[in-house]
Amino acid sequence: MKTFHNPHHALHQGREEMFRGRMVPCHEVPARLDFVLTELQRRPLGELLTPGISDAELDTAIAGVHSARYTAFLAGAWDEWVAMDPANAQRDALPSVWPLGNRHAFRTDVLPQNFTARLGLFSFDSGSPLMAGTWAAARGGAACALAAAREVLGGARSAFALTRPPGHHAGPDFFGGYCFLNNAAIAAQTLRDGGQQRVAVLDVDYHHGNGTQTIFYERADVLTVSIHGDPATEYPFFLGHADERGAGAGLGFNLNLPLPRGTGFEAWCAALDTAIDAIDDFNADALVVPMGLDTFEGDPISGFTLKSEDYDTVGRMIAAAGVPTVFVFEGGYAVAEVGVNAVNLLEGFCRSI
Ligand code: SP5
Ligand code: ZN
Repeated sequence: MKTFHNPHHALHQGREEMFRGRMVPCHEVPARLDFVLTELQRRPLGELLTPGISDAELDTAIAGVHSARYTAFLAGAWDEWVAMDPANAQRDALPSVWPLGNRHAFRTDVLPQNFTARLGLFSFDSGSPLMAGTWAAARGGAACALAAAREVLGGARSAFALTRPPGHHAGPDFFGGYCFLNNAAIAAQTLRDGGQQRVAVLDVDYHHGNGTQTIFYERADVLTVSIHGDPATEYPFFLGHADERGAGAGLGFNLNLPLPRGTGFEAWCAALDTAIDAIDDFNADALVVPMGLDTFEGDPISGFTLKSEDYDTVGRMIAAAGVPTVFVFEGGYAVAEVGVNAVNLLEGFCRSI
């Protein structure tokens, strides 16, 4: 399996996120990716590459899942933040006011001139700092997703997009949950554009993949499946319930498998079996796996209890689905263990194909 890693990832390096009324150090740190790279060098699965993607190709791929006004906002956000106050150059940008879009209490169709207002319009939490290098880092990650999807389109059994910031919480026109561009959605759309008729997304991150669900919610050509902590108690709280099954043409093409905080590997595996059955029934031509390792027992912000050796089994079960697969790195905040856990999963997959 080839790995496409993002050489620009460390340009995104948030300092603090808002948590319960105070600022705490960011969990989503550059060392996460470095630990995975180091483990891949220790236990190689194939070539380690950086994506060879032109700016124009990347713009087209990003435009396949994100709105033009959102990407224009992201591209200029840092300069606008600093233009508000030169002292802002020393601080990360965080939103503090939101328009409650889907309750229509506020207008979301009129683009505010005020940058703070636009920061809120295009986001859903105050835990995802944006800084000078965020746009370049996020673009580098999207390029990894695009390159990995092309590798599978070219006939490879699998490929791995190793990037941060993660992507599965980012929607058509919003960031949040440490995510800015939805790398997994970009991979899925690239597979569709490359001729794969039915693409499945199997999100195994601890947190519901709300961005990916939203992007594909009304479509029958991309099945989205997510196994995650029950949003009744777990982030992102406002999406991810079992009764969200898709809408319009997409009705029946979204499957949420929420599990209570504290769930262990046996019950988690039963959910994975259900997910893989759904992917079988869908008759997927290609699979994208937003691969969060925050289901790990030692994760500081999550609540499942998977052990390092369990990830080998997860990889083998995903391989048994028998579908060409793009893995996309997502969460996982037990930083020192995230490399071992990621490579355990990928090695389990490779060993059983
Ligand atoms: C990609 C991904 O896994 N995003 C997860 C985003 C979760 N953000 C909210 C987490 C809040 C937890 N803060 C805990 C601080 C404990 N000191
Ligand atoms: Zn997560």
